[in-house]
Parts: sequence; structure tokens; C-alpha cells
Amino acid sequence: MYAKFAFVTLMTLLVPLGAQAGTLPKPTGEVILTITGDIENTNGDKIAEFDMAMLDRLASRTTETATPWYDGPRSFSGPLVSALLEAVGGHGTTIRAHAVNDYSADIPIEDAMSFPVILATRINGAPMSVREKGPTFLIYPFDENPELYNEKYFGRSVWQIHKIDVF
Ligand SMILES: Nc1nc2c(c(=O)[nH]1)N[C@H]1C(S)=C(S)[C@@H](COP(=O)(O)O)O[C@H]1N2
Ligand SMILES: [Mo]
Repeated sequence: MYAKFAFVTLMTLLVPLGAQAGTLPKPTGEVILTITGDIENTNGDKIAEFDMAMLDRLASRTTETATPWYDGPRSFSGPLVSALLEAVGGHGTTIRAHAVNDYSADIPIEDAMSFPVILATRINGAPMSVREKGPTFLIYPFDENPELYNEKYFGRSVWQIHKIDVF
């Protein structure tokens, strides 16, 4: 019991984000997300590019929640932001999510460690076109954590994300 706890604690300390340096494969499909900044694992010139299949291989989650953007609850699914950061070996305190329309917002990495924040690639099981707020939409688990249901986190809920900078 204690031994297991100690082991998990030790691994948490010794294996920070980015344990698998250099293991990122190249995308074969359309690139829908590019990650830049303080990352260890790249598949291009200081960048990590992801196609849908690569995002689908990361640890994921489905979040059923009401949002300010739709009438009634929706089911959002996609990789955990924590899993994405781990895949790229991201370091730092912040991710800046850039939308195709030039909107961007800074999200403390702490948010993704405290809550299962996802980069949704599907709504009600279907991919999202840009018109439907795709290709990716950062979603907080609002219904499970009502304290997140406010402007502070709405502003961080960037839709149409195509680029993320880690710093
Ligand atoms: N792509 C994109 N995502 C975005 C925004 C935006 O302008 N573009 N605005 C953000 C802000 S500041 C808030 S408060 C909410 C606004 O949602 P609303 O426009 O539906 O009120 O979405 C966030 N996500
Ligand atoms: Mo906002």
C-alpha cells in the first residue's frame, strides 16, 4: 500500500511530461494541429504536427456537458490536454491556443493537471468542421465542476484551434 503510493509518487516526480523523447511519428493524413514552443518531441523543424489518427491514439475522454455555445448538453470527445502535452514532451506553465480566426487564449497547464480538460475532436461522435467550431475545441468538464462555468474558463475554451504554443 505505502510502497505502491511511494512508487507512484516517485514516478510522478521522476517522469515529468516528456518521458518519451523523440518518439513522435510523422503524420500521414491532413495536419489538423501544430504544436510549437518548449517541446522535446518533434516531427518537423521544432514543431509537432498531428493528424486525426495521431490525436485519436492519445489517451482520451468524453465530456458530456452543457456549454454557453449550444442549446442543451453535448458530448465532446478527444485527447486529454495532459496526454497531448506528454506526447510532445511539453515543458512550461502555459499553452497558448490559437484559433483559425486569430483569436487566442492562454491556458495554464495547471488547468489540464487539475481537471480532465480535452481538446475535443468530435461533437456527439462526429468530427467538427471549421464552421462547426472544429477542427479542435478545448473543453472543460463544466457539468462535473460547476465552478468552471464562468467567463474565466469560457475565454479559455477556444474553438477552431489549429495551433498550440507551449511555454
Ligand atoms: N475561436 C474562438 N474561440 C473563442 C472565442 C473566439 O473569439 N474565437 N472567444 C472566447 C471568449 S473570450 C469567450 S467568453 C467565449 C465566448 O463565447 P460566445 O462568443 O459564445 O459568448 O468563447 C471563447 N472562445
Ligand atoms: Mo470572453
